[in-house]
Amino acid sequence: SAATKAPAADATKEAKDITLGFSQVGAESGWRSANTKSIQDSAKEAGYTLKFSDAQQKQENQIKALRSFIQQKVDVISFSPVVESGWDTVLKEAKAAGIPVVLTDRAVDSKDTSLYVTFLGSDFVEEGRKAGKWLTEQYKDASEDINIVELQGTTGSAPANDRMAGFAETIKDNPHLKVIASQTGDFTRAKGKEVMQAFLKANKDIDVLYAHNDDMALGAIQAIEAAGLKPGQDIKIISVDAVKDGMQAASEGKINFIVECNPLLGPQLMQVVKDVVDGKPVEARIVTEETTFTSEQAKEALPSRQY
Ligand code: GZL
Repeated sequence: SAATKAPAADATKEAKDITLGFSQVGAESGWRSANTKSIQDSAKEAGYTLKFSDAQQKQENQIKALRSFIQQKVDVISFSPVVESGWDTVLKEAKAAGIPVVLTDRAVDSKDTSLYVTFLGSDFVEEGRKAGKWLTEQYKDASEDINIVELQGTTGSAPANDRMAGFAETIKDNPHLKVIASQTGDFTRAKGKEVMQAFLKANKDIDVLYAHNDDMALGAIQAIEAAGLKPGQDIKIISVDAVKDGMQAASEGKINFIVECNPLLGPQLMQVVKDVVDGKPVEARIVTEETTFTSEQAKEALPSRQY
């Protein structure tokens, strides 16, 4: 009988032979630290070689890191783009080098979706909508204007653009809800405190703060208390992330509503990397599961939080 052909060499690659190049935004917030830990722990668990770079929130550092991964001929490149624009050139270089790219956490605005395999991360517009819906519900019977100040995330980043858009989309249904000031706090506590101090100086009657992440909300709480006001009471606070420190403040009633943004993307990322290396099909968009917490719910959930 005709000799049976040996099965084609197994297209899959051993985990120990997989090298992943990851370019991280920086270390700007509690969320980011939890995200980094999840990626590093999961890569170790999967047995991959991880080349990890911290860009200190600078796009040029991320582009340098991606170019270095291309030079090193890693199997897969993954990164969380600090801002949405300016990636096409380096992504085209990765494509020309035949190295697949997986986006995590934040998106890019490249029109050519062949430049990356998938985007694994939260729906930030939906997070903004959740924040706006809660506020609209809280003030559905308001008969006077409700003055809102907004601490935006990093200028040009997907979470800042989308959380702003989602929030604005939902509060427009209530004409009394007015954003009287909106400025970036760059996702950090220090900047959040500084900008909140300026808001307090310029506006004598602030009813609500909408912060695009917990770290800025926590910085703002310091400024609110320094001004002799009670966070969560004199000024209602809505935040996003649900990291431990944010949930602690919520359980104390200093933050009234938190929209969770799940940083634990490591396990899903490592599975995507394996599927990509094995030539298996991967969903073009993988949305992370996440929920919301009132102060009461935060108190209950705090003991079991992983980050
Ligand atoms: C959201 C992430 C944001 C967090 C911030 O997925 O990109 O960046 O909300 C972090 O805490 O700095």
